Amino acid sequence: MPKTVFITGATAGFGKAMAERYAAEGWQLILTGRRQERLDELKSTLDVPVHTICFDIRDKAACQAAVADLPAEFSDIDILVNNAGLALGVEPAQKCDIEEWECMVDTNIKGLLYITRAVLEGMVERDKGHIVNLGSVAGTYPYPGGNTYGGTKAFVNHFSKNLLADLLGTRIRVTNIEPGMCESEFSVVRFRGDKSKADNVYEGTESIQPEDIAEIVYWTTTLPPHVNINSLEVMPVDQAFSPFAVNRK
Ligand code: NDP
Ligand code: 8X3
Repeated sequence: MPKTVFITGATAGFGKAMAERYAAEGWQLILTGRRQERLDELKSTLDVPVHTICFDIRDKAACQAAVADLPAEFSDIDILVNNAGLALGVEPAQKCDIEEWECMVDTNIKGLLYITRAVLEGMVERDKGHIVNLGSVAGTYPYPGGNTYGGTKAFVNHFSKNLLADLLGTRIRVTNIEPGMCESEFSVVRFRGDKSKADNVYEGTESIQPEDIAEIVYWTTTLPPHVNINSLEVMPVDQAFSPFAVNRK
């Protein structure tokens, strides 16, 4: 029986690269996202059993059904990768659109919670499993325009550690991956479809690629079962920290 990995947000970026990475090792996949054609296209390129589920992760009932209605051969989930997420905008807080803030909270926090809660019970019953969350450096280090996105990722970073506290005594692992600048559709989404603004983010630097994140996630989940990577922060060599900003009169 092949091992099963459930990856949310597999239609692009990290999720797609992770699907390809696990498939290359013969894992069977549950892949989700809102774009059915992308899920179909990806499935057609993979040489392992793949179950696709097209739904919006902000929809609690759809999240619960996605897990409850899994075909029997996919229902024993070994790894859940909570990857679906997004940032919207880089404006200062006082200029932000409240609906975009709600969208980030509903996707990055509430969607992750719906899926985690639905999958966790089975993992605890089987006393086996690994939950990998996609947090971010934005959840640890503030920056101008990070506001609610950073807040949602701070939630993910901290929720991951709290899960570990609750799961002590089980054989379930929890890992929070906290990337910095990575090239994917992330910035196109953040700049609401403006490709040239998105390209500027990566211009002249060597960003981390989705395949790099896939490799890291794969590594954390294939270590010996008594080893848990709690959190892993990763940035490109071309990214670092700045001094505190000071307003001078
Ligand atoms: P992409 O934009 O390339 O991919 C995001 C994925 O999330 C897509 O598959 C998208 O699928 C899915 N998604 C977004 N909203 C929803 C929704 N409402 N319902 C279901 N699926 C949804 O971004 P990345 O691959 O870069 O990002 C993946 C994760 O990593 C995110 O959580 C992001 O915050 C995090 N991250 C990214 C970094 C970066 O610099 N790229 C750095 C640190 C963390 P679809 O649109 O088909 O629904
Ligand atoms: C994405 C990384 O620095 O763009 O989480 O917020 S950053």
